[in-house]
Amino acid sequence: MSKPGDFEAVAADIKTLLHQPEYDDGSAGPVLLRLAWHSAGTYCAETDTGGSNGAGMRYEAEGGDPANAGLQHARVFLETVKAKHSWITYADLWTLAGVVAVKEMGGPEIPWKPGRTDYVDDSKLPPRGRLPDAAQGADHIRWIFYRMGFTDQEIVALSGAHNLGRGHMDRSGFHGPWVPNPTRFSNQYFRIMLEWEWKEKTLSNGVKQFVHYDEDLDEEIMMLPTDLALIHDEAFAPWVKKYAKDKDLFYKDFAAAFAKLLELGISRDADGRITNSDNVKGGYHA
Ligand code: DDH
Repeated sequence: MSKPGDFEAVAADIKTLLHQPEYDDGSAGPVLLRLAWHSAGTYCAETDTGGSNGAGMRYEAEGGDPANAGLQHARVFLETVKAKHSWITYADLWTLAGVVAVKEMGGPEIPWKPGRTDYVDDSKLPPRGRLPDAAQGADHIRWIFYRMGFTDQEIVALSGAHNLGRGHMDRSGFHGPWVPNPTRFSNQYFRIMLEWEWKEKTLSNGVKQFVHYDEDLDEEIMMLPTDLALIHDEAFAPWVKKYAKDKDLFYKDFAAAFAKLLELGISRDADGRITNSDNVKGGYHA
């Protein structure tokens, strides 16, 4: 048990946990990042509902959303950390884990602030269907991300997270990694999206994705319909090209957009304390 408020100690234990030789490509990092994103990506600015505060995914209403299939692996990985640092809220732990995972996999430092609570306000629970559907196109992507208050540039930057991890047929129905080295954060996703040829493929479960066979690896690399929609849209495409050329710009913009994502629905005072009155019950405050 660490001293309450010692987030460095929590981060150190998350780092240790990332190495998982028996799991996927040997790292828990990608699924931890996806947990952080899905915990926050339910936010709706107009109604001020959803978002990372409350860690609603612990409950069936949100955790059982088919869009969250597979994220129980991430939550189970983090149970060992929670057991050791029981003072941390799940909402802080899940978001911090995403930030630590990105950094440890070679990505940028993402500003992160604590103070989220595990108190669930039923009136703030997001309905299902708030997370993106990979079979759709640019209009759908905008509909989802504009709801949270993101711009076209931020949407493309955030999409660069698909440089990590893979699709699993038993989770989303999609299959395979986006890049040959899916546990190393980089801008390769943008580069190969532009440079390689992508062929549509229907998987045995009827799901359609785009693939490129990589001869050196003897492996098929994939893109979701929503990924390739980024290069067929005139406002998204220039950002894909910029990020493909300029890794530093991508890192800077990804860090800013991801930090914004994790703060959606959270108001803070000058000292960084969360002030939304209905969100502060039962939370831990640094
Ligand atoms: Fe994603 N994502 N994502 N994604 N995502 C999947 C996996 C991962 C979409 C669909 C899928 C973001 C945006 C989108 C990560 C991070 C982020 C899978 C495969 C699908 C499907 C899941 C599975 O089968 O296990 C769609 C659609 C969008 C969209 O923008 C339109 C964003 C914004 C992020 C982020 O982190 C900022 C990560 C990481 C993974 C890999 C997970 C794993 O287990 O590996």
